[in-house]
Amino acid sequence: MYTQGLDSLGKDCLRDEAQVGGALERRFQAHIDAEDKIEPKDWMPDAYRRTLVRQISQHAHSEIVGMLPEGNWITRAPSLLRKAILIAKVQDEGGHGAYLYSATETLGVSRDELVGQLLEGKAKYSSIFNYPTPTWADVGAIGWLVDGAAIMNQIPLCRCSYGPYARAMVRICKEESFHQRQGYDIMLRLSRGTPAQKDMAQQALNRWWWPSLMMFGPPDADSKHGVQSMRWKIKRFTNDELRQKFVDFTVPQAEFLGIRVPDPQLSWDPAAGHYRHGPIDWNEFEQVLKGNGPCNRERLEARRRAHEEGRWVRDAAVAWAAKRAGSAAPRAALTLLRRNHERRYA
Ligand code: FAQ
Repeated sequence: MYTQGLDSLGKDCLRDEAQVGGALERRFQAHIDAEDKIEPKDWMPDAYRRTLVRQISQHAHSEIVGMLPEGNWITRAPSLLRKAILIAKVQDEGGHGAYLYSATETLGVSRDELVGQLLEGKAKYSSIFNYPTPTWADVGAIGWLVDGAAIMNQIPLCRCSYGPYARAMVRICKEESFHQRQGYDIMLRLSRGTPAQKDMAQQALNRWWWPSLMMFGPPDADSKHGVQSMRWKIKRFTNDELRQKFVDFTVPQAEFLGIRVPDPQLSWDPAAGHYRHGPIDWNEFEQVLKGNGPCNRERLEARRRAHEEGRWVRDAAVAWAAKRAGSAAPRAALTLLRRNHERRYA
């Protein structure tokens, strides 16, 4: 059931300070508790809107920046089939970014503004994409572990209280599932290959294991948004709960591959029915978030360059749209396009 009944209240009600935190907010929370979806035109507390813009835009940026570590391997994939699969996967990630920017736009923020924040280095994106991919096995490890962690985190987001985000996640999760399998397939081939290939798989697991656990965010005690986001049913599980699910799910997969999780303290706790892992280096996580990870600068430079190099495509799209609309704008837009083109190829 959707909360269209709130439509009539609209955004203007925010001006009524007496209402905020009072009846409106109670009614809003009651809808959430009843598992209704909140839609763009519904009344929502400002903090709910801000939290969604923050989370969804960070998620969108992650998908876009996340194209880079694997994109690096498209020209070097070991066969034509692997190349075609990798191109499709990287293209899917770009599509995920596009749906998520659209979902954020329903909250009143333009995509241009969000992309600007990313390019200026003001916006966060997932820590995981600041690590390098030195071998083909890293492509396998990303699919297996990073997409695996993404699925664990994102399946519950299909039940997020905000309708446009929840609906975008349905298709994204289906595609991530294909990505995870292609990554595991690469790892399986390598781990059943020559000793050198098996070692390559092991080294990639060593590089990606701990950063994958960090993807789920800080421990619950340090998660500043966690409690409120759970109350608003944006998040359905805490960071630590999802991290634990990921560990329980993934360790047997590593065993099947015959490679070792790089954690000497990893053990099975039969009473709890969970694997217990060793301490995570949260200092490393903080450093990556501050921009000091191994590839932070490289990733932002690559995005800025791509944005500049794609300017003529955006100009062309604007010129074409103006021409089709039959307005007076096309000549000006075409002149701009020609000028940019000349500058670029001068
Ligand atoms: N990296 O209070 P919490 C993918 C920040 S998509 C960087 O716990 P929250 C697909 C957090 O933003 C991967 N920053 O925050 C793919 C906050 O900072 P702020 C992305 C992080 O939001 C695969 C502060 O720490 N997925 O992989 C990280 O309640 C392969 C405090 O944290 C999503 O974005 C981090 N890992 O929970 C693409 C899923 N963790 O904003 C290509 C949606 C935390 O106050 C190839 N997002 N921070 O300055 C979420 O589920 C949540 O936002 C969490 C964090 C769980 C990530």
